[in-house]
Amino acid sequence: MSRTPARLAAALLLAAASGGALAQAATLPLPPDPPPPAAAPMQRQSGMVVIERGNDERVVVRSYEPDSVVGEYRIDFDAMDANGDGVIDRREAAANPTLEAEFRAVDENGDGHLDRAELSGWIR
Ligand SMILES: [Ca+2]
Ligand SMILES: [Ca+2]
Repeated sequence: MSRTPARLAAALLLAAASGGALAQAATLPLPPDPPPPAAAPMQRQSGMVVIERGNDERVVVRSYEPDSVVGEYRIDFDAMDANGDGVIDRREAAANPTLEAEFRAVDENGDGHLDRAELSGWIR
């Protein structure tokens, strides 16, 4: 008589264990979808602006439609703003060779800093 409760407990444990295993099997996540095939690298120029600044200085700004690959034309503003003052100065822009090369063209108000508005087309 004293063994019966122990057997019952063991049976309950087994049931709980198998029930748990079933529940686990039922909630296994589906295998992830295979990644889509990589798109062919393609970048279409969508615009070009030539700015005459006098002194025989000419700035050509080209814009490209972004493709699926994150290239140099996309920046992370917060990552570039190393000192966190809300603008990108020349030293910070130097981290991105393309941005550095076009710094003066992007700096629309010519104050030597790139703010979010000036970089709006660049920020990803
Ligand atoms: Ca800064
Ligand atoms: Ca500026």
